[in-house]
Amino acid sequence: MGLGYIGLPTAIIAAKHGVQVTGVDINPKVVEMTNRGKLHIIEPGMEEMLQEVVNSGALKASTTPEVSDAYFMVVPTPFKGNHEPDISYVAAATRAVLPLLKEGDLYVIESTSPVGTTDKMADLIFGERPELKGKIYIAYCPERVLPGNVIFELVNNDRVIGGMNEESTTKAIEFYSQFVTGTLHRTNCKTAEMCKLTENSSRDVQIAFANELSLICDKAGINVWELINLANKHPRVNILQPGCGVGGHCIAVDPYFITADFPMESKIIASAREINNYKSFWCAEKVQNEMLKFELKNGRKPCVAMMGLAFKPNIDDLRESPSKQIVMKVMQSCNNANILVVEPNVETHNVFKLTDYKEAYAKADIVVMLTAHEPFKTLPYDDSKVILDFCGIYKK
Ligand code: SAJ
Repeated sequence: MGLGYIGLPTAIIAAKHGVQVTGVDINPKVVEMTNRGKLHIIEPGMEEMLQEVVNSGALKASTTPEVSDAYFMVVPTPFKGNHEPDISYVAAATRAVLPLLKEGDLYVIESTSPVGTTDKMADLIFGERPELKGKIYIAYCPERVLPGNVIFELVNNDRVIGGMNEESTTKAIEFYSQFVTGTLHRTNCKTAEMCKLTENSSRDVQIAFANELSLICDKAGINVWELINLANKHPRVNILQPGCGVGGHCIAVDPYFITADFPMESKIIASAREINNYKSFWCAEKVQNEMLKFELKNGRKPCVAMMGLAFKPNIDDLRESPSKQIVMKVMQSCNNANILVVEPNVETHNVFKLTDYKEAYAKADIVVMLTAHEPFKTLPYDDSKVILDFCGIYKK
């Protein structure tokens, strides 16, 4: 249920390993594309695999679920309003399969979910189908793949599998062991739910630490890149890299699933979110200040190159990207004048007119490094320009 960034690759890999899969999505366009062997998401190497499993008949897509032996909820869990998690898609997907469930079936939630969601969905199922109590298997099994490396990680990563009871955990482990070669770790469903939120919150907190250091170092006149490199020479210190904020669909979202339910206890997790969000505003303001300084000094507006729109290096995924937000904020502040936008991994964009990275670098008075794409590292440091290096291209 759900043919998105995780559901579709999971369906493809399972089908490739001999499972007969019906991929269900409410979007008819996604279903139509999938059945034609066209990938609607961005993931290297995945389209070839999709064509293979569609041609062999192992995977077919549909807008409605069919009677099966195992059902997987892989739908989004966005926010509603004040960063409150919205599990209505999981509930809707569950309601859609409810009439099809029969004795012996396996029901698994993979969607990132607040603690207690699996129990809530079990209540929903048994409320409508009380005769199935004790007769079906229910488990929570989060994914933890890195976008861009999904084919490898879906198979090789360890997974945490938490059943409502021991039998459910065993049944889910049996299923996943058909295509996962990583270790499948047993637990209960609440721990498995919290484990997914913990993993991404942990990374968010660690990045926030690096971002906080970058703000301190900027004020203190210390090179943060050198500082972190030196501190990491300690055998038990491993600080991540600062950047222009945290983007993507996971790390900037999942911590709120903890803070919404445990507001009194989740102090560090909440602060990390604030710091990482603030870092993007801070970067945009830095750019605007440098533009003003340039104009006062030179009596003309500067040409500014904004380098990178993707949410992290060497990918073409612009979803929830802090770089993109910074570019938009800077452009709005100066009526789009003299701003060259660069994203070497994307050919065209419906909002931004894109410029080649070498051309933009050569023309610009102010160069703003937003995403640490590999090609940017080949550009020589030109100290006749103002260079704002937010992502450590030059480590200056
Ligand atoms: N970032 C930094 N500094 C760093 C590392 C990352 O600023 O040192 C930024 C990136 O630029 C990006 C953001 O953090 O904007 C997130 O990037 P990422 O590579 O850390 O993670 P994602 O969002 O691509 O994938 C994460 C992964 N989770 C963890 O590493 C704990 C992945 O394993 C999860 O499956 C995925 O979230 C998910 O779907 O939950």
